[in-house]
Amino acid sequence: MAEPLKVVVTGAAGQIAYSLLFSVAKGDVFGKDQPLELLLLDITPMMEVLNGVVMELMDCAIPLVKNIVATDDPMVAFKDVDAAFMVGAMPRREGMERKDLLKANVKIFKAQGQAMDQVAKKTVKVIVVGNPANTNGCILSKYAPSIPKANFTCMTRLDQNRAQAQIAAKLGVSNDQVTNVIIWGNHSSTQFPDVAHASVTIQGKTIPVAEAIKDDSYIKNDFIKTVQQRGAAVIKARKLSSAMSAAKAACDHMRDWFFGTGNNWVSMGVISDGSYGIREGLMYSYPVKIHDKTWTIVQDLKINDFAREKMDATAAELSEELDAALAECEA
Ligand code: NAX
Repeated sequence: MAEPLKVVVTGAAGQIAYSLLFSVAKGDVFGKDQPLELLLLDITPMMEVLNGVVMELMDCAIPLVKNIVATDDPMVAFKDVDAAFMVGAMPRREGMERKDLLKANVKIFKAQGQAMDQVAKKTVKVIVVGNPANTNGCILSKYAPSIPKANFTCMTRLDQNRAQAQIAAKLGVSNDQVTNVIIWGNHSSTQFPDVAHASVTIQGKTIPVAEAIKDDSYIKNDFIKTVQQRGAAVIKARKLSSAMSAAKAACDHMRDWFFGTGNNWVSMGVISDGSYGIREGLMYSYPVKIHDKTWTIVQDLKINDFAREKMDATAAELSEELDAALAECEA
């Protein structure tokens, strides 16, 4: 059997981690033959809760799990890790200003980046889930300069899955019959869910989604709004934010990074190289293909005026957020 892969989950006592850890532990992400060492990080006041999570993980009696470490010390949690799910973040509390939230998260991701820089494997693959995910990802990478920038990503897969599921439901097909839906930009309500390049397979024939739906107004209005507002709709109904679906999406993202995407695309927040005219250095969600554990941005897609405007609007929001975060780093 292979050596155990070291996987860290931060925010490990929280609700997303509760679903995520079970899926990772039973081999949904790294394979059914890959033994694992799980490193669980949370803050000191959550150690008792985290201990309960450890007890439950033990009680699952999953053969792949060779060791579990629960800690409040990033230097312990990130030691030699191969994969990192960065779920923990400061939540927005009532009355908290946006800039206070940003400030708190800059502090968290700066400290965690510095720890990662010192002790994680240089090949570590990182997905940031904790919000504001894109900007937290930039800060993490900035403070871990010895690890390649391409190893830092953030999650927009939940948005992609939401978009794919909306289209599948609209057309009455199964989710896997809809491919290449794109999320551009920020994991926020300015994101641009785009089906202009997506396909659907109906009765063995693959056609553009736009051709199957035949309703431009739905695609430009209700569809986009539903996906952008889906997180808020779940909170309104459940009185809690998305957790099961967020955990599933984080697993999809990391599994595809390890095992590849074949000919399809998936959406990931990655550090922009300027592709599609987006400011370099922003963590922007693009369509990517993954081969040999390496992602590349899908190039040369035709961008019409409608799409351009939406892509620029979400980039502008990210730009403002990153500038504020960088100013906070200097402070
Ligand atoms: P919970 O509040 O249930 O759990 C968060 C956990 O993180 C808590 O146990 C907390 O103690 C811990 N934490 C806080 N600061 C930490 C630090 N410095 N180091 C380690 N752990 C720390 O939130 P949950 O519902 O699990 O959501 C986690 C994060 O995911 C939130 O920031 C949330 O906004 C974000 N989301 C991101 C999504 C995405 O698509 N990118 C979708 C789902 C989710 O809303």
